[in-house]
Amino acid sequence: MASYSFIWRMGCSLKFHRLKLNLRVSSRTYKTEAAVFGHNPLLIRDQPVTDLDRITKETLPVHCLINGYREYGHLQSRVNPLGQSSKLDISSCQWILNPESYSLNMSDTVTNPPPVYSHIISNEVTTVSDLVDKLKHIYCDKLTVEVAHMVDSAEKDWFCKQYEELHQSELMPEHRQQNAILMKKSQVFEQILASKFTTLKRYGGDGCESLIALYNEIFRESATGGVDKIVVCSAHRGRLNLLTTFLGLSPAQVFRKVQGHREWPENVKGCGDVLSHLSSGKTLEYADGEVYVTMIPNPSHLEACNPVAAGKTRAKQRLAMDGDYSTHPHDTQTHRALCLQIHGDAAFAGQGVIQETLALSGVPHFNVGGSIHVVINNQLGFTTEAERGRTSLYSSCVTKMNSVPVIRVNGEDADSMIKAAALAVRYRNTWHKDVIIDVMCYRRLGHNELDDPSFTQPIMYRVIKDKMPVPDTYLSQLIEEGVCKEEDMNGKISGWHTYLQQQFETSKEAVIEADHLEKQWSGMTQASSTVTTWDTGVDEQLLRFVSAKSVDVPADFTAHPTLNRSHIQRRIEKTQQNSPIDWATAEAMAFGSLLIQGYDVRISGQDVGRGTFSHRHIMLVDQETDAIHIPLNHMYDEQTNFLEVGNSILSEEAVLGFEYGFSIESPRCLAIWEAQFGDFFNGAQIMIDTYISSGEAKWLRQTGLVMLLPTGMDGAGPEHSSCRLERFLQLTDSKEEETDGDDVNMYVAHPTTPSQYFHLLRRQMLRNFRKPLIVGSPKTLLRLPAAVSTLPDMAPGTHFHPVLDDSVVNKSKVSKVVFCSGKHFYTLAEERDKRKATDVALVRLEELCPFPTQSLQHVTKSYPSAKQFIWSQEEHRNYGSWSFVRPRFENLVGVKLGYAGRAELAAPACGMGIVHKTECANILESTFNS
Ligand SMILES: Cc1ncc(C[n+]2csc(CCOP(=O)(O)OP(=O)(O)O)c2C)c(N)n1
Ligand SMILES: [Mg+2]
Repeated sequence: MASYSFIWRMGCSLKFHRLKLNLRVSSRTYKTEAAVFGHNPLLIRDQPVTDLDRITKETLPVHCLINGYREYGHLQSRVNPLGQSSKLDISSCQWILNPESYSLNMSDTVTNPPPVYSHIISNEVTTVSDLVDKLKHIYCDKLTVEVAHMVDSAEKDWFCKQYEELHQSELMPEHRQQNAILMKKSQVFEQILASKFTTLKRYGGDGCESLIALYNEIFRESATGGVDKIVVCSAHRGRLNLLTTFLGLSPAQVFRKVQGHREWPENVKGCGDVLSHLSSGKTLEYADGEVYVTMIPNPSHLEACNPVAAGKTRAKQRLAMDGDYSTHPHDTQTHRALCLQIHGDAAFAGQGVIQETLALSGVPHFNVGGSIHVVINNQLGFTTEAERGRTSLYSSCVTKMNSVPVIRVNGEDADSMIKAAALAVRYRNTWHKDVIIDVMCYRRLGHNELDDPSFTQPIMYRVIKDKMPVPDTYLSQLIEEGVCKEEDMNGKISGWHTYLQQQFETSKEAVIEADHLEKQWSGMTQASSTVTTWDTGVDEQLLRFVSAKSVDVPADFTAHPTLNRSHIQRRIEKTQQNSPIDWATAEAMAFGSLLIQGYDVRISGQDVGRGTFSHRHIMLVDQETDAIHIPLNHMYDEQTNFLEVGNSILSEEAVLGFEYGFSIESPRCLAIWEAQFGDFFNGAQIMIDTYISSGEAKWLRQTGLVMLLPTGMDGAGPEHSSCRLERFLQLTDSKEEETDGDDVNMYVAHPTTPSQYFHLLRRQMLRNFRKPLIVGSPKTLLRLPAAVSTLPDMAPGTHFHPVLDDSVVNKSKVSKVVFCSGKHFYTLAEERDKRKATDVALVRLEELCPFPTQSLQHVTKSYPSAKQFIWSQEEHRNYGSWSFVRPRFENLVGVKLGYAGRAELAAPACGMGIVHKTECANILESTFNS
């Protein structure tokens, strides 16, 4: 009975196959078919990609048996070189893999095999027993796949068929030979490092040496299949070997680094990073094509590099007008830049950024056409074995949410590794989705080479001790099979030995170069230690043009009536009447003018198209069709630079990492990430600490990324009030006892007017260096009538002012100077008017880092009668800019500041309205009456 119900279930799913085939639609579009910049709807495949609908009642049992192996065969595979994992309960699949469950006997002849399986049921398969043997060989040996979770049955069928054919194919002898020698060379390199530097933690690839063959075949297959660039990110394991074997990092450079020498010339500013974070890139040539492979630098924080690599890949696609940026609709299915992400098994299962990056992978404006993931599954994370390192059966189970295939391979079988690589690349290039290769291997030594792993895994290491290294066994196998000659191989290996020895001896004299200002970065420089001012003004006519165009919609576009009135018509009127300019208009003017000047703009974050506070509306939605219109991308016919609006998934870490990755590849794109509310940035703290604030110092990678962090104490409670500017200020390398220059690591601004914001954004692109910019951005100021600017504030010759002096007081009568920043200025100004406190001057610090010492010295001197200098802030005393400005005012400006603001608190703001109001009153009192 059970078997019948199973067949019935399969029969139902068969009908589902047919249904799906007829209804195939792309799942990666907006609600309309219309393309927007950075997103081309996927073409719907016009031909069926499965023949499963030809299965009949008679052939159904054989189909069920084959399908059983496709879906469950991996549970009985031999992919684990250390033997079966105790997590695996194979009894659950016995029934599914048993022919009798489908009323088939082992001795039965396979009559009328379904034609769709002709590549499996060929001449040598006559009985059910033959078929089971063959299926066991394909699905239960050292290479297998996991596909049961894939919801698109046509895609799953395509993948299985490819796998089955590839599994049975012969490998090219020259490829096997090349891989054997590459593995042997990498092994020799590890041995030399180990013998010359006995205390070095190199995180070697011992125990997963066949990865070298896997990488080689991913590169070869990519080059052959039309991929021309690969962006790699990798954790520590085997990384040095990947860099030296393929990516042009010379052994001499590694030896130099281990000995503690500089990795770039003395005139280049930076602190450098450790050996296991180095990176490099090189063009690799294969018989059928070439591919440029580059690895991004990474911090120690495991898996943080993944969204960064994906973002960089997407930027490469933009630069090449590839993938989603292609202007040829039929090209939409090529993504010639590929992202290769290399993971450790424990980190892959444990780090949340993996889930976020996977969730991002198919979303418009973040899609890179599929990444290839390699999990170096040595079944240990430091000293924690897989059984206790995760809940899921496999390390890769998190990827099931994306309905993409997993290839499982025994790392001791180099031939299977080669096939796994080919399959992954072909799937990615056909379906433009992620694919995972789970390499089951082991770690011959401890987490680092100085550790003793038998402290914690004694039994596992008894097994590992007796294992022969794969480069040795594979080479012997090829010699035995006559694929290569022992003398030739020995000659090559000893030649490599000699080369490495020479590299070691000459390493101290090796020429060192910094490569950070090459290609699209040429013309850029490292920022100087002085402060420069940049004319970021724009012709008023042009600004009027941009303003009008920023709300221009096609004749057949149906705008929402409220937006038509409050956004579109109002901006048109304002533009015509020279009315004051609000925050959103100034932003549109900055974006549009940059586009006209040859820069791209990309803004991403949650709901950025409309804006959290419904003020931006840079992306309009047709009320009849749901079509998206981005007016700034239609300013004029020959427009070549565009605004990309990436309404992101609800993630901070992966999205911010993605934008950072995009920005390090694109000095000519103003990349902006906006937090929904400022404090949500802390979900992405790893990206800020390890990339944004320190990437240039560690790796010479500049970024002009802008982080917009809505902030302001407006009674919204602990989590929607403060963007915690203090955190950013503490992360800067601003000096406490010397004047800052342009070369601070991050700019931190808290502007109060639309024109100041306009200049800040434009300055990011017009300067000849790039620095991250953190903006405490407004919430209530977006609509405050006082917070407006005029066109002359943005005209040619104008620029950003780090300090805005008081323009209304009679300076000689001022007895108290109050310094402040952000929206608090308007509260103070209103209060001063109320109190008629004409002897109080309000001076705004619009930019806190670099600290504007000279401007402040100048301003302070201009108040000859001032007796009191106060810092007034709305934040609590342990938040905001107070602890940053205080020592700088004292040491650099020569002013001892008094404090007016909230008292210390555990949370950034209180949650009780009545308390909030009292606090506000107290701040005003302490500012004006102290
Ligand atoms: C976010 C983070 N947490 C902890 C560590 C410390 N750490 C470094 S390597 C490692 C184990 C990683 O295991 P796995 O991902 O399986 O890689 P393997 O070392 O086995 O190749 C740990 C815990 C780290 N580098 N990053
Ligand atoms: Mg591991």
